[in-house]
Amino acid sequence: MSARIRVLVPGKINPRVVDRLAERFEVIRIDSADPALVTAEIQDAKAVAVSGRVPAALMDALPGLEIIANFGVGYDGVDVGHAAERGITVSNTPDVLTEEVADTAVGLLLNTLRQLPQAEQWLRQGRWAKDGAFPLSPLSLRGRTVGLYGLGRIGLAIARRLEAFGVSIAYHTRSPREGLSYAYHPTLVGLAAAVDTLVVIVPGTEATKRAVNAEVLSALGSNGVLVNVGRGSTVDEAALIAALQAGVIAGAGLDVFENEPQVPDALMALPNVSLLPHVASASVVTRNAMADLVAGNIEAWFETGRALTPVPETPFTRRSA
Ligand code: NAP
Ligand code: 8YV
Repeated sequence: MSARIRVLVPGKINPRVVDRLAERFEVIRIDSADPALVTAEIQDAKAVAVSGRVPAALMDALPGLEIIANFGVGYDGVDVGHAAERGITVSNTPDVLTEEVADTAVGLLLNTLRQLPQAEQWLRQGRWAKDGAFPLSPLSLRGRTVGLYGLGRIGLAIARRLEAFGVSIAYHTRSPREGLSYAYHPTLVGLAAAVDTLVVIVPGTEATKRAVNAEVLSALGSNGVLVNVGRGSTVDEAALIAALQAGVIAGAGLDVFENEPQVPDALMALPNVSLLPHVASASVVTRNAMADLVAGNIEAWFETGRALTPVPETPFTRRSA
């Protein structure tokens, strides 16, 4: 393997990715995915490692580009259709974050229902001693039916955890999964009508864009709770805010937002929401595993001609050695 292969890293990324890649490649960093930043010296880069966006224009500024290794299982920031057309492989980081994200999803659900962050603030602000017990939480996980919008690697890991909590579980995906006892609903609105707790864990695609809309929230109902650990693009944020303000649903727990890192003031002002800054996979151990898989994909591509975890749209092998 040539030590001179150039790997471009646009924008910020976990430092372990850069450290790992620098052992074998020439790593070049630019501030963002702006193709105007690609100078003549950089344009022979054969690989991109990214935590964020890779638009078609950046791919086209790199004529020798072979692989884009995405830091994250969700690769909605990468124009994968264009990569597939150009014969560029895209890899992601499945599996290594599944259990961490499922843990966070359950934590966020409990925080939302039982108001645990607010209860801790009550204690820290001295209000326990001054004002007495924290008010009883209006909501509880007891007796709930949880619907999973998405039952892939992470959705299933969430469902397995929820089984231990003794709640009923149902789901909506495009195709039912074999061998599971959870109730399948062929439509999202049908799932929402059948449950009182909706957990979103689908990828951010055109098909899922703003799929959780006013109709779905209305179907979820006044005892309904929405948890989103998938992508902000899947929820119509304006419709969600309106539904929370009007009591159409009872509460929401959100790790992801439409326009990150911007979170609407109207959401922040609501007492019945629990908000996290996209931290579902954000532990040192899991981010290290993701970083190793990003570097491992690029290493494997140039060593063996195959990425370790290519996305389904780009099942390519390397043409030249
Ligand atoms: P996965 O294994 O590919 O599962 C995706 C699931 O979504 C499948 O059950 C799939 O079923 C379903 N799905 C896809 N498109 C759908 C559609 N149009 N309608 C209904 N269901 C649809 O992915 P994963 O590893 O579980 O990850 C899921 C997503 O979670 C990622 O893509 C990412 O966006 C998000 N995520 C977020 C964080 C975070 O930090 N908050 C961390 C990790 C992942 P069918 O194909 O049968 O429809
Ligand atoms: C990461 C994620 O926070 O894997 C994903 O799809 O959303 C998260 O694990 C993100 O990709 C890193 O920027």
